[in-house]
Amino acid sequence: AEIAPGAVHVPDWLSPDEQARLVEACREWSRPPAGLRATTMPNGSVMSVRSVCLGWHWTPYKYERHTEHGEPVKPFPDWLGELGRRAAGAGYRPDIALVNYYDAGARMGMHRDADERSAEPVVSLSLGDTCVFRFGNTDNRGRPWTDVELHSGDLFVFGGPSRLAFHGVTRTFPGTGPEIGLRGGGRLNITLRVSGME
Ligand code: MD3
Ligand code: FE
Repeated sequence: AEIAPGAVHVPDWLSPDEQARLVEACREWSRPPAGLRATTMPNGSVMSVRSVCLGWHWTPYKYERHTEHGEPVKPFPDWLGELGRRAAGAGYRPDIALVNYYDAGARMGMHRDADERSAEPVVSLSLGDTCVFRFGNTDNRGRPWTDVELHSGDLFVFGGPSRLAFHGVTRTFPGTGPEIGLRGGGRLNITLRVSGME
């Protein structure tokens, strides 16, 4: 379903097996060094979402090859690029994966993803607990917006005019995820992006 121009939601895109394999991969990627951590914003606030990056490390508001602790960023694996091409088309060449982990209380405020130097789409894959994803407009973080439930296995592709829309996650529903090995529950979101660097 196209919820806005360029924003396509495909419920149940990943099989249960594929979801379980991605959860296992996220567990490996979460290990230090350059593992899962909360991002501190320039105003000193700490994000409730914890994340890990592959390919390029995001820290507000830029991408680098090393973390803020000088650790080399984990590589972006070829198989993840293949998955991205299945989602967004044969010419898609993502080189960044950003994995977000939401525990029961985690939220993501309204923001836009403008640090990539490319207009290529962002591919989003959801795993575990259901969440409310808020898709806003391209002008400001306020209304109008559309709230959409994202379930485990769902694909979202954000391209064209939607690429720079404001968006966020207002809540998750603890305990709603399927049995895919996400021990302790919660929600994972994997976004694939094109850095436009090098
Ligand atoms: C629309 N993640 O990592 S995924 C993010 O569920 C982020 O963790 C949320 O927003 C999450 O930046 C939402 C949906 C999403 C991701 C990237 C987008 C929507 C987007 C980039 C541009 C437009
Ligand atoms: Fe985002």
